[in-house]
Amino acid sequence: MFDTLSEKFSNAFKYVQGKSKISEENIEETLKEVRTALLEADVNFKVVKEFIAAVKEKSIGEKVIKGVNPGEQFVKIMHDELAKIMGDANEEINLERPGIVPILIVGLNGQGKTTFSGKLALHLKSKKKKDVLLVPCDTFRPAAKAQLQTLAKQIDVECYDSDLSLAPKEIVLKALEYAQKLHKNVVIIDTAGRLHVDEELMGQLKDVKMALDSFKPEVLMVADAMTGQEAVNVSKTFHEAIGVTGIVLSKMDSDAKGGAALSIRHVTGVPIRYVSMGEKMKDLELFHPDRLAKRILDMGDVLSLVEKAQENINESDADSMMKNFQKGKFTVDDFLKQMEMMSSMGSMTSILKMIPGMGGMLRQLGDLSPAEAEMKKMKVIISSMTKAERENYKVIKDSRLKRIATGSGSSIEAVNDFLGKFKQMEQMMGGLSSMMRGGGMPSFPGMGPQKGFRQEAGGTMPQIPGGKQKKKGTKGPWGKGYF
Ligand SMILES: Nc1nc2c(ncn2[C@@H]2O[C@H](COP(=O)(O)OP(=O)(O)OP(=O)(O)O)[C@@H](O)[C@H]2O)c(=O)[nH]1
Ligand SMILES: [Mg+2]
Repeated sequence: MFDTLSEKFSNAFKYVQGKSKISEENIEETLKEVRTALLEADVNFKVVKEFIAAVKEKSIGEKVIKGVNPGEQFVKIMHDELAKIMGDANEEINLERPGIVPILIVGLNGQGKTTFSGKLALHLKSKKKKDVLLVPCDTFRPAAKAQLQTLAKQIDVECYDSDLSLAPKEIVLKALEYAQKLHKNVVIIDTAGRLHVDEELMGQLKDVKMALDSFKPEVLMVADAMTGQEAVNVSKTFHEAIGVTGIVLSKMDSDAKGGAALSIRHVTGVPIRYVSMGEKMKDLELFHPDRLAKRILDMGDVLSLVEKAQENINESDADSMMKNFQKGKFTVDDFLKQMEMMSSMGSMTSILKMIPGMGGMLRQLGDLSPAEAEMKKMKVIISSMTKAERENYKVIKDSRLKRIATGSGSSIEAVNDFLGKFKQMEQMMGGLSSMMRGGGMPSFPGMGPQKGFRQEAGGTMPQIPGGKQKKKGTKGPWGKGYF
């Protein structure tokens, strides 16, 4: 997310790093580069202007705090201002009021309205314990009803059987009546999109909103983050025409540049409430401006990482792994579980980026997909091993080797290669475990004397072998192919 912007910011900060104090002269170059980076990321020019002025004012007036270098201080100012233009704290819609809350989902064609309707229903059902009714109200593209019904089935939420021959405002009134009878808490209404803002669509949406007026509907507008300033302009038009209570940025998993996220709140005054991050129903996050600012500035996002881990990690698996670890034991099954936990949390890059300081490191490492492909291969090999073999890989010799190779469609060398790497991991985990029990520093296989590394971009990086190296570097300490 916003990789180019992060990289340019990190380059811009080099002018203030190592200075004894922030002055007008030494931030001039930095601010120039920050401005260019923001404009290139398609951030609204007025927002850029105000942002730069605010950062400049805060930086120059800033006293150097003892123990904090001006570079760090500058990044902190950038963080606070970035968070501020995006809205500071997360504001989720208020569902704790009495009666049914209708949520109208609006936006242009193909922005992700129907997908988001399903995601929101799942979120409100599982996290907020609400009884939700999904209502298809797209009379423009009738296939949209079937699309919503399919999603509803997937997440086990009721979908209203709308009569699409009626006008949208009549559909919603009937649906609300039905929902009241069943004592539903929330009604999510998926509306039709259009290629461009047009009068007919706006008229229809106004009618629907008016019909729902006594229920005080929430109106969430879905905007594709990839479309940058276009998303900002369309949101403004929708807001002026029908009154929007929240914005949802969709497709944030794609290589959106950041323009929409950084400008919409400031330009429209409407808060961004959710970000849609993929095609799966659980790919929805609350929009936290402060956390996003941290991610953009490579400060990591430990809170989101912990939440992700809590959502995805199976406690009993984690428990049994910990028990083994405390005993200094590490089995192939433990390794498999670790890999599965990691992939259930997202791509390797997306997880590592949430760790403070990793952003710069990842830029040096480049593409991690070879390491992910390697992980997939390992999983296939492990799936061809018996339970006894996973408990104790040392029994794997001749005929077992052949069987695993055939079963996994790989060569005997590939299986041997995996076992060799696993042996190294086992030693390393054993070392870590004894260190945790007070046994001193572990000796990592093949690692040689320990070297420190600086966390910021440009420091000496620990290698993640298997990842394609962008810059010339030494081979990783853990041998080729080890992730
Ligand atoms: N990568 C990614 N794809 C998404 C996301 N949200 C939606 N999509 C995809 O975008 C396409 C359009 O999504 P829909 O939910 O049908 O969009 P819509 O706004 O309802 O479209 P109309 O009903 O035709 O106006 C589908 O292929 C979705 O799978 C997202 O957050 N990330
Ligand atoms: Mg749709």
